[in-house]
Amino acid sequence: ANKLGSRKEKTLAMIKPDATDKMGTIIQLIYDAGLTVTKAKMTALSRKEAMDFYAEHQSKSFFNNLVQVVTSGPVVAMEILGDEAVTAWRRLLGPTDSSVARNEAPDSVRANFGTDGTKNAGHGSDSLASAARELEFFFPSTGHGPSNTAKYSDCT
Ligand code: RTP
Ligand code: MG
Repeated sequence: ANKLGSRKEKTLAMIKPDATDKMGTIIQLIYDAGLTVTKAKMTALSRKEAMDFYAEHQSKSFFNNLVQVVTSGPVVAMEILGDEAVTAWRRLLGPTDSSVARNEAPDSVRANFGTDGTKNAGHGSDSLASAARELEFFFPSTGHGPSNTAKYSDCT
């Protein structure tokens, strides 16, 4: 807990290529939910990078389609900070399948901006352990440039 007594988490949010044209709306949804964007990067993933990022799904039937979707254009990766950020961001995303999302969570990101079960607008880490791995993937602590540790150290 920080000095205010709240327990904040960090998670990795990724806006997939099919929804980058809605990045403004999606980022607004994040802030409206009381979460904060503490890092952001727009970047294109190579096929190898996409396969590494989704390594846990390599044996799934949808893997090739998933890699295709996520390399079809740039993505926006963000570190999201807030109370129960892992769960909160996945709640904003809605169910994995965009059609299911339209039925069960009509206000969600996937309901509004996703197309189907794989082309579904966004990604969210599924646990704190996944978040740590995925944040390091997009924002390596060994990278060059400002380390981004000073500004938020009081909040985390
Ligand atoms: P994500 O990892 O992207 O936040 O989504 P998730 O936890 O809700 O879903 P997961 O099971 O981890 O699957 C990762 C991504 O693979 C694609 N997918 N396609 N049956 C299908 O066609 C299918 N199932 C999953 C989606 O792009 C999903 O977000
Ligand atoms: Mg997942």
